[in-house]
Amino acid sequence: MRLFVQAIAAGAAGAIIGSAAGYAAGNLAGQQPIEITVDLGKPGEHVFAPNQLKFETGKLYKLILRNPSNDPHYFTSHGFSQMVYTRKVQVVQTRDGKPTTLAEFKGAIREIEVYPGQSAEWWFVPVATGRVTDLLCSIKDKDGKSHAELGMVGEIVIE
Ligand SMILES: [Cu+2]
Repeated sequence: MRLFVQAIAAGAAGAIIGSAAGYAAGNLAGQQPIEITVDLGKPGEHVFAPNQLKFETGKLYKLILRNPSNDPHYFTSHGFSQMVYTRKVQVVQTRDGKPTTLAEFKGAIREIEVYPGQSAEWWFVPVATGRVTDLLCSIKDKDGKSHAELGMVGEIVIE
């Protein structure tokens, strides 16, 4: 009887270990990334395009922040930065027709500034769900108004 109980206990423990391994998704930051591009500004217009972004927890994203305008712009969202695990931010430049990585930044990222004609890639995995409306660019225009006041704001949803 005693041996029988031990066998069941061992079997149950084995089943728990087995199912835990079945649920572990492994290194989430090592997946193939889902690419999403956001334009920071358009020539003569201070906007995010698109200005509504949607992500899912557990997936790796490569968010390409591209600035096709003539002004520098920020991608700032404190709320968003609290809901993601950043794998890296990298700066890539095309040299002799080939994309060349100039720099990689690791660790928590709060905001990114992209200069006219340049781009940056934010690689992250969302780890919490929520909706934030604090995406903005705080750079001030010549008239003293911030780009956010001129409409450079946006919304981010993580499901
Ligand atoms: Cu701006």
